[in-house]
Amino acid sequence: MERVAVLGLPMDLGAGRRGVDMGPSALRYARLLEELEALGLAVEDLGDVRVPLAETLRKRKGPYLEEIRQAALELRDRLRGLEGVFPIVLGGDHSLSMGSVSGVARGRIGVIWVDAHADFNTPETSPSGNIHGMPLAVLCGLGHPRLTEAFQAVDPKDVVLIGVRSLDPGEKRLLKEMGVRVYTMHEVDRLGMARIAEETLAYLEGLPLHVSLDADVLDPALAPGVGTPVPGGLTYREAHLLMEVLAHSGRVQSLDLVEVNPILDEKNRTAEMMVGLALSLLGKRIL
Ligand code: Z70
Ligand code: MN
Ligand code: MN
Ligand code: MN
Repeated sequence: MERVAVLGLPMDLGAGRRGVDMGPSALRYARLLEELEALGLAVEDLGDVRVPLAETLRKRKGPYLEEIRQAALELRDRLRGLEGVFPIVLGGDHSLSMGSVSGVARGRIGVIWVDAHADFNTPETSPSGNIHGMPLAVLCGLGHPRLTEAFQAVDPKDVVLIGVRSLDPGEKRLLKEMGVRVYTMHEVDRLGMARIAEETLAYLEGLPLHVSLDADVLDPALAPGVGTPVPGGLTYREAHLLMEVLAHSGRVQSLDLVEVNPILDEKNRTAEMMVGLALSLLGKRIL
């Protein structure tokens, strides 16, 4: 029986607004563990990584780089200690993925970043200064040295972005310079998700895969519980199809579920969507 380990990081220090620190609770409340067990998986909840509450840091203004670095390092080390299990990391803002990707990489790894944004800013290009707009750049070796020295973990050529529809001018330039493969919503509409999923698997051929799933990739009508809703997102069917095709490859070894904001949600719908997608990625099928 396949083993799954669930690990939360209730952090919102990297985001522009409060609330994603409650994401891990919302995802557990949406019955993530029970539903995984119903699939026949052996599931263990490893609890949460400790992270300072934003209120305890109020004396200073953000961007809380050191606190985020420390929490992501702790996540990295917890994941490095796991063997023979499929980790699901519950966020929390997307800056945690610096730690999750570094923690699951055992050598070369393909990263599939499913997000309305590219999270490819550096302190120089970021209009907001928010760290959750930077983690994919850090993983590719770009950005604040305090972060890149700790978390540089992937070759930009081993990264695929899917669902992108909001880019800042500087990160557009960086994505092109670094040769990251990007399927924007334009490509989702033109090519269809089935082809994008197959192309992604072929492009990352031979590599173990990590999926980093940002709730804001979904259309805000489906998933209103996010800090930065961007119109024109993935449908229920596109998102599930992507997960199902990736699951079928048998190559995905780890998953992040990030940026769920229960404060902005309606009756926990966004967390429920994310749990459904996790189940599809872990092998749930219609028939
Ligand atoms: C913008 C920035 C962002 C969410 C990433 C957006 C960042 N590019 N927001 N994920 N939810 O501020 O860097
Ligand atoms: Mn993101
Ligand atoms: Mn996003
Ligand atoms: Mn956000």
